[in-house]
Amino acid sequence: MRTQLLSQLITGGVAAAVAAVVIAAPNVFSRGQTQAAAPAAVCTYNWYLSNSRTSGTATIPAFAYGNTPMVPLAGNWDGASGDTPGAYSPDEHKFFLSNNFNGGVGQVTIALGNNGDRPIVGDWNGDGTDEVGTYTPSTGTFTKRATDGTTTTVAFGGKYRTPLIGDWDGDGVDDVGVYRASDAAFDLRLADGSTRSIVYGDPYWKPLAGDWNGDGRDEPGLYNPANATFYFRMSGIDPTETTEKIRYGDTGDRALVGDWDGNRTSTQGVIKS
Ligand SMILES: [Ca+2]
Ligand SMILES: [Ca+2]
Ligand SMILES: [Ca+2]
Ligand SMILES: [Ca+2]
Repeated sequence: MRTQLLSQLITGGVAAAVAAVVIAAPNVFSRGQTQAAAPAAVCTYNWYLSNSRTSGTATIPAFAYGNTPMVPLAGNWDGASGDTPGAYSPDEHKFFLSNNFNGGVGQVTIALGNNGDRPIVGDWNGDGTDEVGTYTPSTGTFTKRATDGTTTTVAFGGKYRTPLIGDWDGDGVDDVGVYRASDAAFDLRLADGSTRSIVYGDPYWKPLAGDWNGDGRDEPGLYNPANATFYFRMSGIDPTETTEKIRYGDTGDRALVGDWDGNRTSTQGVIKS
């Protein structure tokens, strides 16, 4: 598998220097202080993050964090500048959050959710630090968890959608949204309760959200897994569409975005496993 991974990296144009890091022994992923007796799992997710939307090369040294069947995440968990990795374990219903790019052991474990829930991340109170939450597909309900452990819920967008979180209106508080995969439609809920719908890209691409242009509002984006290409809708929720795109990584990678360097602009990353 190592040989295959290396060849994928080379064909995908990710820097050889980064690839060299991959062949090092994977770090051990701790399940947290409270479960020290549990058997440690090996990290099988290798992260390649870039601070540039115009370069196909990772700009952050690769690291290993999380493993199957965890859902990789990005968020600013500690309020320091920039987003860092997280992973949600759907079978344990737990978030494992890291405040750095070292891989291996996270700093925070949060239990939340039930069978079938999907993880979400957002700044629910506008204090600059991201909190976690869940989306329950069977009811179309978003559950937002505050740092004190209390939760609030909002139902939006119908059932069995793909949840999408972003600050669509730029008020500093993240809003909910959904992606209707069959229609390639983003339904975004603004703070006043109104909905903005945008048809963008092709059905069943992976929806993304981030502040591509640094104006304080998050915009829709897409990842086409068939050609490993990210699409950033620079024009945001305006009807007129302008898009930047970049091929990054390889088909079969998991795509995600985040503000890795804290300059308030989101950029791409992939995870190989
Ligand atoms: Ca917050
Ligand atoms: Ca908002
Ligand atoms: Ca923006
Ligand atoms: Ca950034």
